[in-house]
Amino acid sequence: MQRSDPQCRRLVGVSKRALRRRHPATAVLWRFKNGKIYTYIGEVCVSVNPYRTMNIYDNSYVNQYKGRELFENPPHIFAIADASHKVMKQQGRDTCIVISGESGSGKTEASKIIMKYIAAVTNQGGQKDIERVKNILIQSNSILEAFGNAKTNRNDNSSRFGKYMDIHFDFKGDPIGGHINKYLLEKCRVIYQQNGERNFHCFYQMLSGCSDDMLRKFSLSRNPSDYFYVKQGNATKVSTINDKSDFKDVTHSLNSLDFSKDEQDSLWKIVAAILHLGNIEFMNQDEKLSVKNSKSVEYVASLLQVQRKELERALCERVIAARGDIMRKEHTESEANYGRDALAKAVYDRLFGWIVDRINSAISVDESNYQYKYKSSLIGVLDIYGFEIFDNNSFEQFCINYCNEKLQQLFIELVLKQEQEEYNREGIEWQNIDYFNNQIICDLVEAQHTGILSIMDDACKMTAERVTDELLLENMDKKLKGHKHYCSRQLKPAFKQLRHKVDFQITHYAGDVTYCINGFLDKNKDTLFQDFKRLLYSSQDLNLRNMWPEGSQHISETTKRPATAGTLFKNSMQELVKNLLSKEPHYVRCIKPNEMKSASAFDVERVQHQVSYLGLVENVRVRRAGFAYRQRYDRFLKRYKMISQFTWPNFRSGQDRDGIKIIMDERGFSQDVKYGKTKIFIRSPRTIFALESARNELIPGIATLIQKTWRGYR
Ligand code: AD9
Ligand code: MG
Repeated sequence: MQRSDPQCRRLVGVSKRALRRRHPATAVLWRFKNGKIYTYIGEVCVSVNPYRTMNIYDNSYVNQYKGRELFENPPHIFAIADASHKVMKQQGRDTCIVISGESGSGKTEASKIIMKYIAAVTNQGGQKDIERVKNILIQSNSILEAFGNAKTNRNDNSSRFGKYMDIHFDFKGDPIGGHINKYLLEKCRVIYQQNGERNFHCFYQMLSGCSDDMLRKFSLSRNPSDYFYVKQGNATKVSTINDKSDFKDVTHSLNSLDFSKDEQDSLWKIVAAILHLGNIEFMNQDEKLSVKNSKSVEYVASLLQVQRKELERALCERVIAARGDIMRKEHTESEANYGRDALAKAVYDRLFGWIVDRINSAISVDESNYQYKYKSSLIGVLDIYGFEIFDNNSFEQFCINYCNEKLQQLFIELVLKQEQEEYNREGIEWQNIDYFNNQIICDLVEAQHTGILSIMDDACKMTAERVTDELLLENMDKKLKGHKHYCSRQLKPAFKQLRHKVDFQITHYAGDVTYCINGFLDKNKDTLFQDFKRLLYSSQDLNLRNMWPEGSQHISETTKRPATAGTLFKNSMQELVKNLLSKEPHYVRCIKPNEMKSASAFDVERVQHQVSYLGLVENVRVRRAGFAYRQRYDRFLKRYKMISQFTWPNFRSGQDRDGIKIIMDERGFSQDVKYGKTKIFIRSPRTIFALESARNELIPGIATLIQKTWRGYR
C-alpha cells in the first residue's frame, strides 16, 4: 500500500497533515502498514502488536539475526535478544531485557519470542542437561499462564502477576538454569470478576478439559455457570481461547516438568475445592450462624482433605486469644462471607506460589558444579502486567499502575537521564533535552510518611473498628491536598446527603485513573483468620499442608503484625528496580495499535498517546541530537583494527584513541564522530554498517592467513 493511497488513510483514519508531521508515531505507523512491527530508537526496540500471526520468527530469521550486530539487519526483537546474549557471553556481564507497555500491547508474547530465540541459538552441541533446561524454560509458560493469566476487558490473555525470569548461562553461552520471581498475583479475581471478564484460565480449562472420571471424583459439573466464583463476568466462553486443548497443553507441561501424579492431583483438587467454596452461603437461624448448603462444605473438606466439622467451624466462627484467655467468637454473616472469600484467595495464592517454587526447583542451577558457580552470567527477562484503566479501578490497578510508574522511572533514569549525563561526563558538547520525570508520581505512592501507601498503612495499624475506607480517603485528602498528581473526586450535590466520597484520582504518566477506595483497607491488611491456617496445616494432603507451615503455630503464640500487602509490594518493586539497575538493560517498548484487537486498525491518536507517555518522543530527540552508537576505545579498536594497515596487524604507536582516529579519517567518517574521554561516539548507524561490512569483507582473508600460518608452524 502506498503512502498516498486514500484507502490506506481511510483504513487507519489518519489525516494527510498528521502523516507529514514528524512524530515517531508516524514512523511506527508506516512501518506497521508495511508489515514491519518493529522499529528502533537507538537501541530501544519499539514493537507494535500485530494481532495476527507473523511469519517472521522461523529458523531463517533466527539465522539472519544470530551473532550479528544490532544495526546490520532490519529492526527485530531477535536482534535485542541476540545483543543481550552477546554482551552476556562475550563480556561476562549480566544483562536484562525490560519489556513494557500497556495491557494488551504484546509484552508476554515478546517475552516468549525472546525465550524461543535464546533456545534456538544455544546448545548447538545438543547436550542433554541443557536441552532439559531449555525445555523447562519454554514449557513453564503454559503453566504460569494457566494459573496467572485471565481474560480481562483489555486483553484475552492478560497477565495478572508480574514475572521476572533470570536465565543463567555457562561460559559457552548455553542456559544451565534459571529462576522466576513473581510479583503480586491479582488474587481478588479468584472471588470476583467485572462484567466481561473471567477468573484465571485454569478453572475453565479444568472444567472443559478434564476427564469424566476426574470430574466425578471432584463432584463437579462441566458447566462453569454452576459456580459463583467463575461466572460473575458472564464471559465463561471466549472465542479466542480453547480451554479444552489448553488443559491438554498444561497437563503435558506439568508432566514435562516432572510434577508427580500426586502433585498434579493436589493441584487440581485445590482448584476444584475453590469452585465449591464459592458456592457456600450462610444463614442466620435462631441467632446462630450456619452454612446453608452443607453439600458444598462436604466437597471442599474432602478435596482439601480436612475434617468437615473443623472446616464448618472455621467458616462460622473464629478463636481469639485475649490476655491469656482463649475464646470462640461467632462470625456475623458478613464476616463469614469475608472469611470464605479470604480463604479462597489465600489458598489460590499459595498454590500459585508453590507452582512457581516447583518450577524453580526444577531449573535451579547446580551450585555444586564448580564450572557453573564461577563462570556463569545471566539474562533477566521482565514481563509485568501493563498499565491499565477499567471502569472500576481498585487496589489491584493501583498496585499495577504504580509498578508501571517504577518501570517508567527506570527507563527515564537509564535512557534519558544517564544518556545525557554520559555526554556531559565524557565532555561531549550537548544541549540538554527536557523530559517529564515521573519521580513525583512514584513519591506520591511510595514516599515514607507522606505517600499513599504509608497513609494506608497508618490507617491499617489503628485497631479501632471505626477506621473505614472513607476515613482513609479523608485522611489522604488532607495529607495530599494540593498535590499536582492527586485529587479526590467531589460527589455530585445530589449524592452528598447519601454517602461519602469514594473516589480519588491519580494523574499517572500514562493518563488519569480514578480509583474507588472501597476495599483498599481490607486488601492492604490482607487478613486470613488463624483458624484457616491451622485447618490447612491439618490437611492429610501433604502438598497442601506444606504450603501452610505457619498453621503449626498454637493460638496462644502471639504473632507480629505482618507487613501489609502494599508495603510488601513496594519493597518488591524497589528490590526489582535495584536488581535491574545492576545489569546492562535492553528495552522493548510495546504499543497497542487499537482497542478492538484488530489486525488492520491503527488508531493514530491512541498510538501517539502511548508514544508520548512512554517518553519515546524525548527518546528520539536525545537520539537524533545525539549518537546512535558509543563504545569504549579499547573495545572499539579491538573490533575494527583489522580494517586499517595503520592498526593491523600491529598497532604500537600511540593510544587506542589515536588509532581509531586514523581509521575513521581514512574511511571518511570524521564528520560523524566525536571523541569523549573514554569512548568514541558515532552519530549515524550507517557508519557502523560500513565499518561492519569492511570488517566482514576482510575476515575470510584473515582466516585463510591464520590457517596458512598455523599450518606453517606444524
Ligand atoms: V497484559 O499487560 O499482560 O494485559 P501484554 O502481555 O502486553 O498484556 P500480550 O502479550 O498478552 O499482551 O498480547 C495480547 C495479544 O496480542 C496476544 O494474546 C496475541 O493475540 C496478540 N499478540 C501480541 N504480540 C503478538 C505478536 N508478536 N504476534 C502475534 C501478538 N500476535
Ligand atoms: Mg502479559
